[in-house]
Amino acid sequence: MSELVTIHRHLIEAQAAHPEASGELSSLLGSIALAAKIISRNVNKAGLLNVLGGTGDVNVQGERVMKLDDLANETLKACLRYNGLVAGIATEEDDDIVVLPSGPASGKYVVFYDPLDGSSNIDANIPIGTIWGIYQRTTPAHDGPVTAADFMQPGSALVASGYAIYGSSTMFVYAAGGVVSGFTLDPEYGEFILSHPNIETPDQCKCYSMNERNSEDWGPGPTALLAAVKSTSPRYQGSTARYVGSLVADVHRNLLYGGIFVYPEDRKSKGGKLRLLYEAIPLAYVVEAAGGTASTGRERILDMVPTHIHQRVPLCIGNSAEVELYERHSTEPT
Ligand code: AHM
Ligand code: MG
Repeated sequence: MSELVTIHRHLIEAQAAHPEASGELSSLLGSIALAAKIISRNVNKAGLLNVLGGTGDVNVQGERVMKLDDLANETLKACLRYNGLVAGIATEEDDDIVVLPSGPASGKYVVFYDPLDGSSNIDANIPIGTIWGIYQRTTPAHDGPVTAADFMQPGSALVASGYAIYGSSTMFVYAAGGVVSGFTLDPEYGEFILSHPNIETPDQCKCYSMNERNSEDWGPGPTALLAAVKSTSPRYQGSTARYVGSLVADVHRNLLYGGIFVYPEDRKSKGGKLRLLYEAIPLAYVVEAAGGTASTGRERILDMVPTHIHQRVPLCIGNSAEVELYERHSTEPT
C-alpha cells in the first residue's frame, strides 16, 4: 500500500521538497484535479445524462458549442471560484476574461483553459481532454481586479500547466519545476494515482500527426517535414501516421511514444487553428519539460507573449529534431 501515491500525497511530497512553498499551488492543482474527476464522470456518462450534442450556441471562435463544453467550463469555474487563490480565468468558451470574486484575500493566480479540447469528437466517444495553465497575476492586487494584461505573459513564466485526458482511462498530467508527472484515475477509489512519474519523451519519431488533407495548402515547413517522415531515412523506419483530431490525445500519445504533431497555417486557418494561450502554451510547457520542443516554425511557443486571449498560432510540437527541421524550412525564403 505504501507504493500507492495519490495525487494528494504527491503534491504534499513535492511541496515538502520546497520549504519556501506556501502550499497554495498544491491546493490550486488539487482544485483542477477535482474538476477533472467531475468532468471525467460526466464524459463517461454523457450518453446517459442527455449531455451529448450541441447547445445551439456558437462560441467566440465561431465553433458550435457542445453541451459538454459548457458543463466542463462550469465545472472548472465552480472548482476554482471559491478557493481564494484565483483572481481570474480565461477560457476557450468565454469571449472575455472572467474576474472571480476575490474573497477575503485576492487570489494571486490566473488560470486559463480549454475545458474540453477535441469536442467535435464527443458524440463519437473519441478521447477528449482539458488543457490548462497557471500564471501569477502581474498587476498588483491592490490595483483592483485582474485584467487581460495578467494573461499576456510568455509561456516561460508559467507556474504549472497540464492536461486531463478522458480516454480508455482518465489521466491527469502536469508539469511544474521542469518535472512532468502523470496520474491515472482509479474509478474504484475515485483518486488519481501516480502511474507515470518523471515522464521523458523518447527521442524517436514513432508517430507523425497532421491533418494531411490540408497539405496542398501548406508552406515549406510542414511540406518538408511530411516528406521527411515518409522518407526511407533510418530515423523514420517503423514510424507511423496517427491523428486523432483531439490535440490533447495526439500530443499525449506522442509524448509517451515519441513523435511530432503539426497544425500549420492553411487556407481555412490563416495564422493557424490552435489557440496560443490555452492550447499551445500549456502543452509546450509540458512537452519541453519532458525533453521535446514546440514552435510556430518561426518562434519558440514559450517565448511568445499573447496579444489576445483567443490568439491562434501554427503549431509544431514534439521531438526536437523534427521541430528543428520544420523551423529550418519554415524560415526559408520563398
Ligand atoms: P476544439 O478546441 O474546438 O476542440 O478544436 C481544436 C481541435 C484540436 O483538438 C485538434 O487538434 C484540431 O482541432 C483538429 O482539427 P481538424 O479537424 O481541422 O484536423
Ligand atoms: Mg481545443
